[in-house]
Amino acid sequence: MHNNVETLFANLWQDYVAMTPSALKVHQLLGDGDELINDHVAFRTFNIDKVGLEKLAAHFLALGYEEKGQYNFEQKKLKAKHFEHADDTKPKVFISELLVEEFSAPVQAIIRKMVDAVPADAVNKENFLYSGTHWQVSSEEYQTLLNESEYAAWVSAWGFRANHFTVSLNHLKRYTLLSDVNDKLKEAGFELNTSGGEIKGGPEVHLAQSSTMADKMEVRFSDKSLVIPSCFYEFAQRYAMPNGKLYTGFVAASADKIFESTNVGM
Ligand code: OOG
Ligand code: NI
Repeated sequence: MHNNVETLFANLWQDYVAMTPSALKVHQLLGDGDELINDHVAFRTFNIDKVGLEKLAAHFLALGYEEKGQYNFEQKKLKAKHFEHADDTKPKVFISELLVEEFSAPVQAIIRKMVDAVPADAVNKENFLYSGTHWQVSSEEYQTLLNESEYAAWVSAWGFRANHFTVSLNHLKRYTLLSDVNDKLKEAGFELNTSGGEIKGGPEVHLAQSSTMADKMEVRFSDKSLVIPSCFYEFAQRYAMPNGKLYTGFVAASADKIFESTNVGM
């Protein structure tokens, strides 16, 4: 476990930009040298005890984070929770887990084989949240997972690491509107996730979100290499609730579409 929030996020960021070369370009484009504040960082895993959501969450709970919200994604067969730190300048954390038992026997077998290969003490290690894969999968196994769950296939290829960082529009100096950020990104040649519209949510649900489509990177499977989606960048604008306080939760209907930012597209 880490003993310092800043070091943990610095290490997560370093790993994330190595997997997501466009993140630095986005950073440059929107920040132009200014520091960017992250609204949240997200992680993916399987609901098998050894590596379940709670095992990832433990790293954040140990640093003073608290569980704040729960979300269900029936169609994608996922559950998620979000965590917040008392210091609200620290990024929120969104952790989801795939409901493995709801998939076919072949898919379950591949996932169990992957999780079996994770050393028992790996989840408690300081670097666990950016330790990547602990297993070998073939390109055929990747394809078998992909046919039933893009999410399962993504975790098989990338393992444990930040799936995305999220620029907080509320803290962005140069832009105040998510639509302006989206236009700027498109002008610069970035592909946005259009599932459910470019902007998911809005003032009515106190949260507006958009995201790039994930970068494509080469991954070495046990038999051959494939170029597949890695990680993406998200943009979030939060609005005040009727009580005047900024909404700090997530919106399941929007999150459902954000997951698709790692879809294997054209
Ligand atoms: C998480 C998708 C949901 C959000 O901000 O709603 C999400 C994922 O893709 O792993 O990040
Ligand atoms: Ni997100």
